[in-house]
Amino acid sequence: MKTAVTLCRVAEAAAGPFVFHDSLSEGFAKAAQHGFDAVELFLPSADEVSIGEIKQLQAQHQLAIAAVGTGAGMVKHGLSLTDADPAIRAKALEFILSLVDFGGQLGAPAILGSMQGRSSIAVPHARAISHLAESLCIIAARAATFGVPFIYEPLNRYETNLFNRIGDAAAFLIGEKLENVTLLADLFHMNIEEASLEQALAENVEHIGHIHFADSNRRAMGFGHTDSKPLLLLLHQLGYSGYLSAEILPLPSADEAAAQFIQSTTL
Ligand code: LER
Ligand code: MN
Repeated sequence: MKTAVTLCRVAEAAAGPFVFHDSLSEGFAKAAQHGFDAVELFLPSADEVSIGEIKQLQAQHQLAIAAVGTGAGMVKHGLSLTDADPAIRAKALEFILSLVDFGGQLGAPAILGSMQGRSSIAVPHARAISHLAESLCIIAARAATFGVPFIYEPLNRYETNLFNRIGDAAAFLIGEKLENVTLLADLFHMNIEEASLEQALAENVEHIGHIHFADSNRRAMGFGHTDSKPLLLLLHQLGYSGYLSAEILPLPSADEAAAQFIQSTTL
C-alpha cells in the first residue's frame, strides 16, 4: 500500500480535513520530508497551476499524484451533479471533466465527493440517482481516455443522502453497469455509517480504488478511537494495493498529523 497526503489550495476549505494548506511547492516539500509516496490535490480549478509546474515539483520531490479532488466545485461555486437546475448540473459536469483532464495528464484519477449533491423535494431520490448514474457514465468514459479510473466516494448522512455505505454504492455501480468507476472508502464516513469497517472493506474490496485513512474524529489514525492495526492487516491480506491517503484534520498541527499518519500506516 502507498501513502498520500492532502494538499489544499481552496480558501473556502481552509477548515477542512486537509493536511497542508501552504503553496504547492511548500506542500510537495513537506510531503517528501515526511516520507509520503504521493500527494492528493484539492485545487480551486484546473487552471490554478500548469501541468508543467506539477511535473516539475513531482520530479524535484519524487512524488506521485494519488488523486485530484473536485469538491471546490461545490464549496466555491455551489455546483452539484444532482442540482434541480439543468444549467447547474451541466456546469458541475464541465467542472469535473476539467479536473479529470487535469489529473489524467498526470496519470491520476479524479474524485467525486461533495459534488454528488443530494436528493430533495425538487429532485426526488430516484431522479437524483439517475442524474448521478448518467454523469458517472460520461465522466468515467473521459477518465478511460487517460487510462485512469474515476473515483466515487460515498459520504456520511450529514453530507449526502445518495449513497452512505460502500456496499450500497458497489451494488449501484453493478446495477447501472458503470465501468471504470472505483469507490473511495473514507474511514471517517464509514465509522458513522457501517456496522463493521472490516466487513464493509472485505465484502467490497474489488471495488475499492482509494482510501481516506482517517480516524473516527477525522484526525490521524491513533488520535481517535479506531483500532487501525487490524484494518491495516486486513487490507494487506485482501491484497489492497492502492493509496492510504491522509484526508485528515491538521491537528494538533499539520506536521504532527502527517508524522502520526506515517507512523500509523507502518505495519
Ligand atoms: C471528501 O473526500 C470528503 O470526505 C468529504 O467529507 C468532503 O468534506
Ligand atoms: Mn473523503
